[in-house]
Amino acid sequence: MIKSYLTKSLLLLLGTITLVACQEKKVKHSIQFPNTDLASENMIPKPFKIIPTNGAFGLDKHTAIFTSQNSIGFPEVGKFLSDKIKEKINLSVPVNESVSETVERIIYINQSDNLDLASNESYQLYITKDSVIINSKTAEGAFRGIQTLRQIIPETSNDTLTNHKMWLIPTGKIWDHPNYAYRGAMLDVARHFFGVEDVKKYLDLLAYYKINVLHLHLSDDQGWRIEIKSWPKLTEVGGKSEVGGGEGGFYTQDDYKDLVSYAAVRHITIVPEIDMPGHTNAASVSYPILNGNGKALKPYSGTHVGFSTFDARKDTVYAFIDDVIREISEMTPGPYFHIGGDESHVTKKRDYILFVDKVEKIVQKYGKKMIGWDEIAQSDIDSTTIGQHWSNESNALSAIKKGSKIILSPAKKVYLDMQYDTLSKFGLHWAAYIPVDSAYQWNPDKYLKGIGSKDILGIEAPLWSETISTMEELEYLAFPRIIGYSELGWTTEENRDWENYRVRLGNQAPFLDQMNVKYYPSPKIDWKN
Ligand code: TNX
Repeated sequence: MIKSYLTKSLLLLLGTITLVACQEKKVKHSIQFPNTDLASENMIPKPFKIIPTNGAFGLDKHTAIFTSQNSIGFPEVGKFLSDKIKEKINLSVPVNESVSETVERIIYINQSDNLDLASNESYQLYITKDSVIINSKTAEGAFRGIQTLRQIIPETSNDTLTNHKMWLIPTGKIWDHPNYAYRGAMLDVARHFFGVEDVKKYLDLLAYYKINVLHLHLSDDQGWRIEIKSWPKLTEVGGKSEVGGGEGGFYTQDDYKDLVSYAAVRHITIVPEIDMPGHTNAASVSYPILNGNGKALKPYSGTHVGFSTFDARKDTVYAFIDDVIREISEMTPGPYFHIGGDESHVTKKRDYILFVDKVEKIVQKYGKKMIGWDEIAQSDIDSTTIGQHWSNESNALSAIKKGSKIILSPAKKVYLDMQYDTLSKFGLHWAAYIPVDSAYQWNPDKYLKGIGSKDILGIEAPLWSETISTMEELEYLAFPRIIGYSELGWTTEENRDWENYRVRLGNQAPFLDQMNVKYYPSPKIDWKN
């Protein structure tokens, strides 16, 4: 069976190539392609290795996409590429259609077991005059590869080489793989709620830059944002508040599943976070039995932190948490569940330690790996649990001593809610002002003394939403800094350089404009408009 599939796709490819070769003869004489340089294209994140061959592949109405047809997810990657080409340059490129006489050049997305393709996200991109071939072990790698291809398709066509429009893609070879397996963004939908369409737009943008995790901060003092069928008041009551007194909002379970599958098409993992035992006012307003500090409860629309806690000594609290983790885990195919754990200032230390231990077991019972903010390292965490470093170095070190890996989110460097400078319209500055250059110029492998690449799972850029409530405001804080974080997560240190990056960043303007992204036009960048 597998053999016949292989034979079939091989025959299809050979047939196509022969056809392409024959037809190429016809056009070869007539077209004189200009010289190109693949290495100076505006790819972000910068690929591992680029070898230019200075010719051009002419993308036009005679181009077709083919994929390995019986490898999971490959035809979908071909379809995604075709859709994005249509959106970018309004050209329709067929996918896996039987070869017609008009096809002259192909883009082939090929499943390959080549040993050079070390990780699932590795890919090779071979561009010649006649074909573009993307090799990868998995659909995930192919998906990362087509983002690179999207980035080197020019916005404008060359209309002088032939009597129709042709978009010239520089020829050459690219070998690429990520430096870190985990490259995340976090969105706080609790302080202000962001609806499904907003999150989808963010996912579209993250995917283009090869970010592979979206962490959703689904609960906090100001609001509970995910429907839990066994505890309906969480959204009936806790979903109705937000910072500043607005109406809040929440995802139904269908909404959440919709987001999870939209992310999956983009090979992005959703990491759900329920923040506890602190940051739990909205949950305790919904069910006062959960409350652990005896104060009268009412909905909270301010921005202070650290005043709320669950009662870590009550069985009901763990029965509640079991239900919440079970329902969310059942809808979450990704391997992680984030329990928050930050700033539990009114939880007694011994209660906090007990709480994290117990909740870790619940997370594991539902087949997930636990992630928590760096404070969780005060507990006796398991080596499979992951600490997310945001402020306290000694917590990060103790997590590592317990065998855990770390996600780096140092507030001074990657908090997207930090203002760019004193003139920034939104954001806070308690950790730092983070202009676009300072966001880019640091090395995650050397950021914390005693913590090196083997301890680091990856980096993540959190966007807290105390000061923002619309997509436009979100985009102002996230863009362009998140683009730099994508390069810090993917590209090795040897290939990172601010002066080179800032040129490539300036050249993202046409893409951002086309996507209608209201990015902050930092004066440190020469935006190409
Ligand atoms: C700290 S970072 C927090 C959040 C705030 C953020 C504002 C972290 C784990 N806790 O609750 O929203 O600062 O920048």
